[in-house]
Amino acid sequence: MTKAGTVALVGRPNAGKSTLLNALLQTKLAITSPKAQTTRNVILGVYNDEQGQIVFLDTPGFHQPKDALSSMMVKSTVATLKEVDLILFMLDITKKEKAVDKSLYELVKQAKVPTFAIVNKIDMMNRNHIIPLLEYYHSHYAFDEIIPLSALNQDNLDRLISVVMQRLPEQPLLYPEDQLSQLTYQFYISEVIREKLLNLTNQEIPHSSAVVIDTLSFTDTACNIEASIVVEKDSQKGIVIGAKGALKNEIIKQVSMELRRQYGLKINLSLHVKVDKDWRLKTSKINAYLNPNSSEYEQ
Ligand SMILES: Nc1nc2c(ncn2[C@@H]2O[C@H](COP(=O)(O)OP(=O)(O)OP(=O)(O)O)[C@@H](O)[C@H]2O)c(=O)[nH]1
Ligand SMILES: [Mg+2]
Repeated sequence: MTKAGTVALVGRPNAGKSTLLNALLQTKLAITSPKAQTTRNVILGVYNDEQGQIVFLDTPGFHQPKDALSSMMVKSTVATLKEVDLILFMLDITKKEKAVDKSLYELVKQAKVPTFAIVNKIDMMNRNHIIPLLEYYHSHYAFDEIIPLSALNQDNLDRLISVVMQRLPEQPLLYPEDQLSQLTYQFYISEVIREKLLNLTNQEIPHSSAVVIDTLSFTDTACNIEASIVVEKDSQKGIVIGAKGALKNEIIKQVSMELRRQYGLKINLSLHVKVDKDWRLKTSKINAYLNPNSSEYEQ
């Protein structure tokens, strides 16, 4: 019988959860950025090897919610904890422990499933400093395993896979072996646009923006996309467009380059910037912008 199970990746914003998901699956499924609260939806990635299948669920970073958007994100992380066979609690070794880590740990314990601490970003720290930090986590928490690794450098990922496999139940595969994720083209493309926006802007813009795909069509040679970046204020619209459209054009350039490489198609992207005042405070807007439920195109 094969091993199979679901595994949640949780932790504070910016710990490196999405970077780890992509590294484990050797493909880009989730966007990543140095800005906190990059991931807004739970993202599924299916790992297969000769021993079995691990269904990873990358979650929005756990934090103290400040508005309807962030409380929805945190809710989806907490809900994920209740439906998995194992939890990977990701810690950034370069960051001091915070009260929010303890709150998340309490929630994780309630799930009553094996929990591993993933101590990430060890590439940033001298070996002599790593050991005492691992010992600290060992003595202050009851993790079933503590695994130091670097998601960015793909260091020690084999060990992570093998200890996760050991703890999963023996059961039939949960997903067909050729299914990597559940991403639609609409969702993935909107995320790639948001990623470039996050990397090119600062302060309140990353948190105030959403991306919606207005139209999407494919031909044998091209992918045609009309998309809108939604911001909260007129002043933000000006920043996202940039002087003579410079920032908007840079986003178009970077997105087109990446999607062309990935899909092997010419990318025709037209991008609009719209203002929807205080959308982050309105549940109906958040649902519309975060869950484009069109499954017309499955990736
Ligand atoms: N040096 C170093 N940087 C890393 C490592 N893993 C991730 N990062 C960087 O940390 C930042 C955050 O990474 P993400 O993967 O987006 O973090 P996340 O936990 O998914 O963040 P949220 O989606 O906001 O919860 C990015 O700039 C990554 O390149 C690592 O092992 N070493
Ligand atoms: Mg993320």
